[in-house]
Amino acid sequence: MAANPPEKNWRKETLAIHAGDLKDPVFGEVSPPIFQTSTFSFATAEAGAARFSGEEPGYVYTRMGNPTVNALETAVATLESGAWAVAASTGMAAISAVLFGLLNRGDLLVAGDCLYGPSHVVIAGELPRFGIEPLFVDASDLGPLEKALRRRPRLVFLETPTNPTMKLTDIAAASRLAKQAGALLVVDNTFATPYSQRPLKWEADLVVHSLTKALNGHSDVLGGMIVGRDPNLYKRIKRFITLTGAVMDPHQAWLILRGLRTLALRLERSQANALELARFLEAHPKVAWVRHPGLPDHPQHQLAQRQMEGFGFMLCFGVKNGLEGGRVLMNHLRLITLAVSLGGVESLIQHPASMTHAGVPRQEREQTGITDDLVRLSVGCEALADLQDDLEQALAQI
Ligand code: LCS
Repeated sequence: MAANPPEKNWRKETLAIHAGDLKDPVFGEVSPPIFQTSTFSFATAEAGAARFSGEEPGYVYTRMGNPTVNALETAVATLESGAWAVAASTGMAAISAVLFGLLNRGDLLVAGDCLYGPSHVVIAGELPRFGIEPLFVDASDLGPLEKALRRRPRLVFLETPTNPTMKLTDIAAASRLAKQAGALLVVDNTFATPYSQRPLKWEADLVVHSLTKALNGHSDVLGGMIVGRDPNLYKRIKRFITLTGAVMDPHQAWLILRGLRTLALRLERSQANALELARFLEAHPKVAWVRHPGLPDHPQHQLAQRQMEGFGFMLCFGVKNGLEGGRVLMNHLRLITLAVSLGGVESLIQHPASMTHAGVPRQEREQTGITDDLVRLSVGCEALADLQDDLEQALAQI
């Protein structure tokens, strides 16, 4: 049972709802079944051997592939304008598969200096044990990236926008520079989602996602995905995920596919809310600074307009009185929930320096802009006025 290929001219709103529909429903079911099976039977011994050798298509064993997981893979590949996608158990499993599956002893890896904390920790703390050297650069500026690429790395790994500082990288320029140097460009597109940014369109080689975030959108399930175009990279990533067992479970895939169907509706609301809240905070006397790609004073606002199809639902800001002020704010919110993670229908706030990015050494954190006063807000789909009222009453406590 394969996924139905979508029509070429369908727009992203339609693709979010229909990409990955199964081609041959058994009872005409509209929602794909959860194929809750670990293994698949063969009609004959010869047919089993032919499936193992790859001569005959078909499923064998769920760690190697499953129709419900495959439906989600097709949906995300289509939304990202990719040729293939491989699902993973979590976003970190997807990122680890790219790093450990593609890099070899003696390789150099260039990474953005601002990444989700555990991504930074894997690169700085785990890869060197395997003889892989990391080099962190401020990728919001092409100068340091170009200089680092002279050292001929195997791979460049970036987030744009970055978690949590909301800095951007010009993906088209970075991929041009990476190609000249013979390096692969990998973009973590979790903050933007394919609804608002498609790195493959700008010639990145691979996209990784934490599906735990806005693609699922309901803060109730974990998941990851790797998307690409090159069939050789597919073979290597698929092999690594299958062999190491970092695969997605069919029930998990079904839940994420269910969440994905409302991506356009959720993002239209959350992105509009985020831009309005960014403007509200910027004008507030208790707020020292705000960073959101949709604000004209974001240093890369023009790049955001060119590269993104929406400015996203994330923002960060600092209140006057620094960390103390931020703590008072976070402790007095009644609607916005104090929790890590992001991209759900509910708004979440957190303090990266003591939470998601606590594993990054202080000096490195501060150098890249993860200062102690920075609070990060993931804007959800609630009524804008209620979110604004909540921030107003909590800011008044400072
Ligand atoms: N990439 C980015 C940009 C992320 O923000 C996260 C998780 C991951 C990868 C890892 O995904 P996971 O393995 O959790 O599915 N970010 C989180 C955050 O900022 N707060 O809590 C989790």
